[in-house]
Parts: sequence; C-alpha cells; structure tokens
Amino acid sequence: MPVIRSNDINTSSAWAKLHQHQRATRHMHMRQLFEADPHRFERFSIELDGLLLDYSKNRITDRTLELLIDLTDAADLAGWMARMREGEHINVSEDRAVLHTALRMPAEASLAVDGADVVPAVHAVLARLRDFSNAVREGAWLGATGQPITDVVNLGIGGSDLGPLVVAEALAPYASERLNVHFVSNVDGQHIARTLRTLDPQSTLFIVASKSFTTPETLLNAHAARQWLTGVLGEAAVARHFVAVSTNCEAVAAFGIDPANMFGFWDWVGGRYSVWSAIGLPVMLSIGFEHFSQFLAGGHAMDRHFFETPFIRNIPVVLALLGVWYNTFYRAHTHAIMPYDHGLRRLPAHLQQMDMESNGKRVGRYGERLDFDTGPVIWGEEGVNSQHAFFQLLHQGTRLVPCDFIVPMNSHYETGSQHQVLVANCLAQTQALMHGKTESEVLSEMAGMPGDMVDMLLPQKLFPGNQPSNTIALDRITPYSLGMLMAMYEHKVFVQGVIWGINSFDQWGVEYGKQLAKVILPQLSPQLAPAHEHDCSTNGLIGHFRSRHGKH
Ligand code: G6Q
Repeated sequence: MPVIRSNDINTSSAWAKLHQHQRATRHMHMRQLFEADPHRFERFSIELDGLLLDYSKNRITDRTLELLIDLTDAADLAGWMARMREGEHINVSEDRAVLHTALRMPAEASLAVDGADVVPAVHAVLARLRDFSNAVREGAWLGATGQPITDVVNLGIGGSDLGPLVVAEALAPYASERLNVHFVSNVDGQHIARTLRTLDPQSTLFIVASKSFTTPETLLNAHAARQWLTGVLGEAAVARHFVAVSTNCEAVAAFGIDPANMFGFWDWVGGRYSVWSAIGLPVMLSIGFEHFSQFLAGGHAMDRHFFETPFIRNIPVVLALLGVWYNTFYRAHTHAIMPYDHGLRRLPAHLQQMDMESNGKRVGRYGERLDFDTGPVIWGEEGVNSQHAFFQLLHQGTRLVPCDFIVPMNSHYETGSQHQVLVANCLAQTQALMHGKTESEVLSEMAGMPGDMVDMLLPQKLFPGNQPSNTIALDRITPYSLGMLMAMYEHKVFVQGVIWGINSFDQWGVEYGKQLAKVILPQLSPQLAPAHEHDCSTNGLIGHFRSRHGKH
C-alpha cells in the first residue's frame, strides 16, 4: 500500500483554493442564490431508488463543488475506495481489512480477502441465522420448560447495541407481534433490572452480543441475566435461553454457551459497522429474515452507487464534501441530524458513534499530527420535538450549524393529516433556516406597532437565515430504504476520513478510560486501604464514595 502522508492535504493547491474561495464567497446569501437560479433544486439534488438528497440549501456554487472534487484527487479518494472495496488492510493500526460492504453482497458475488473468498462464509452464517430466527419466530425453538420464546433481550454495548437497536426501532412496523425485542447495554444495574422485571424466564431468550466477548459491561449483564434465569430454571436451562454473537469462540464456550448456538463474524467488521452481520440477529428475530435481507440489499445498492458513480453525482461523496466545506473551511464545529420520523429517533445516537468514533482523531493514519480540525460533534433529535427545544439556537444563535433533515414521504401509520403536518414542519424549517426573515418582512408584520416597540422587537424578530441544510427524503422507511440510508452515512464518514487522512476504523481514544476504571474499581471498596495515588479530585471523589455508599 502506498504510504501517503495524510497531513499533506493541507498543503495541496485544492486546499488553498478552497480557503480563498470561502473568503471570497462567505458573504453570499443562499436567498440570492435561489433568486438567481430557479433550477437550483434540480441541479443540486440526486435521486437513487426512492432516496432523494436535496443539497441545494447549502452555501455552494458550481465552483465550490469543483474545488471540493479537486480535494478528493489530492486525497486519492478513488484509490482509498478501491483499497477498501478490495479488502486491503486499510485499518493500518490494527492491520485489518474493512469490509462491512462484503456483509451485504449477494450470494453469487465473490471477494477474495487474504487469499480466501469471504462471500460464501458470510452467506453460510446468514443461512444459520435464517434457520435460527425462523425457528424462534415460528415457536419451534422452545425454552427449557417447553414454552415458545416471547421476549428476546440483546445484551451488548456500543456497536453491539446501537446499530441493531436503531434498525429494530425504525422497522417496528414490520415487527412480529408475538416477539418483543429488548436491548440492555448499560452496566448500570437498573437497565437490566428494569428490563427483566416484566419478563418470564421460561419464554425469554438472551443474545450475548460482543465481538470480543471481553467487554465488562456486557459480561456483567450476561452474568446477571444468567443468574436471573438459572435461579428459576436451573443451570441446564442456559442452553435453550442463551445464544452468542461473537468472534471469540473460546470465551463464548467458557461462559457456558454451546458454540453450536454461537453466530460468528470477522475481524474485518468494525463494531460500529456490524449491524449487517450476525450482530443484526435481534433485528432478524423482530422483523424476520426476509426483511433483514432487504435491509442488506438496500445497503448493497448504496455500496454500488458509492463505488460506481462519478463523485459529482455520488450521494455519500457529495454529503461528505459538504461536511468538509463547513467543518474545515467555515470551521463549523458541529453537525446536527434531525429525523422527522419517530421510528428513527435513535438514529442520531448511532450516527454520533459511527462518525465521532471514526473521525474524532487528531493524528493521521500513520501517526502524523494533523494541523486542522477533523470530525465534527454530531448531535440531533427527532424532528418537530426538537423544534420545540433547541431550534431557537439554529435560527437566531451565533453559530453555524449545518443540518441534515431526514423525512419519509409516506408513513406506516396514516393518522388523519398528521403525516402532512410532520412533513410541512420539516420543509418549513429548512426553508426558514435558508431564507431567514428580512428587516422589511419583519417590519411589515409589525405595521401599526408603536415606534419604541418596533425598535425593541425588530432585532429580536429578525432571522439571518443562510443556515445550510441537506434534506434526505425517503419514499417510506422500509428495510431497503433504511439499508440505503445507513450505508450512505457509513460511506460519508469514510470519505471524510480519507480527506482528512484519518484511519476511520480504529478507536484508541476509548481505551484509556477503561484502563483507569480497572484501577479505580477495587479502590471503591471500603475494605481496602484508601487510594492516594491520583490527583486530589479523583482521590477526593473516591473517598466521598467510600464514606457515602451504603449509608444513604
Ligand atoms: C465500535 C466500538 C465499540 C464496540 C463496543 C462493544 O466500533 O469498537 O463501540 O462495539 O465496545 O465491543 P464488543 O462487541 O467487543 O463487546
């Protein structure tokens, strides 16, 4: 693999030209761009299989896009895309390929990685998952006392939780009525305790979902669940009530789960990209294997679009470049994502992990320091509710906050005109953010008001506008369209990582806190000598816990 020093990107001529272009165009208002070009929507939107990206409400011209595309050349985006697609070890710090795209390839495809075709292996596991999920859903898989399964509890955290949780929630209209799926991630005991409170061990199935099978939070929850189950049904019941999703067969067996009830995946699947693998088992149980296959097909359709479409018409590439434009050249610190769909309300949390764990890095893929800002703070909430919460800052605050609005054109729940109201709100917000409200518009609304009131209220009622947003409109939230949407964001994050020269597939930043927690844990015990080796704040807080715990 060629060694391309990542931090060279900010010495490229494309980078310098983008800085110049930003300085030259930063006072341009989108309102004028729309007035000047009635075809801006057609020119700056892309449609793929019922997914429309409207990116016309951005502070861009054709020249901006041209320069951003030049930046992809400087970063060798095409080369990195080919390296990812072909299974080169682009996760250099862990010496791994990055192949979540292989998880959504059709059975007739092939992809040789390190000398072996991975597609048959992917489909072999999928076939086992199909048989198992069908058996549970049809009531053929019975618990230890002969009862069919009514409740499934996924025990996992991070990538082994958020992806399947979001998909299961978003696709609830496709869910089985006789199988409830629950997700327990937090080591805070209340999460599992509150989940198990209403469940019956005889009809509950646990999925221990952990790629490493060493994650303490998940193992503690798994032990708590096993105790809850065996306390009623005895040790022998574990075989009928626990399955595992992992890459670590030995640890699964050591926990007491029969490896026959383990579903594997591979080190080339990163945790936050793993919902397409056996980690998707809770989704399969909920919506059925056929629907899950459509989810994979949607992801694959987006992969093909990503790998095969010129950059200027390439949805993930365009989204990524717009993000780079604001993040790097406007120095916007955050990016907000607002799904106008109740089922997608946890999507921002998944995208937050996927983006921030991938690109929240200060050094390049070869360890070189980067002298520019990288991944933005990703945040967001479901639409409409957030209008009544934080939209004030978006409309009239002092910060530039680029936004994505995600909205389905049809609802699974036709409740009078409620869906139209939802969509009208979404469109109104993007319009208001772009257009703003001018002085003359505000003055005409205040006609007849006393002069001193006008003086006081005019600045408060002005909306500067020019706040950029993308609208992603889906015909309907289906397994297929959700697959497209989630793969779209994965590729967007990858492209941004390539531009900034980052390895988007490791996560060293989450390790340090885990190490320190191991040191602090025994020091919380009052039986042991108090700790003095930390800073005085940490020592003080450990002492405070020891003196208060169990007494209040
Ligand atoms: C994701 C991260 C992280 C991981 C969890 C769970 O990309 O690596 O969120 O998914 O720490 O890890 P295990 O699946 O190994 O328990």
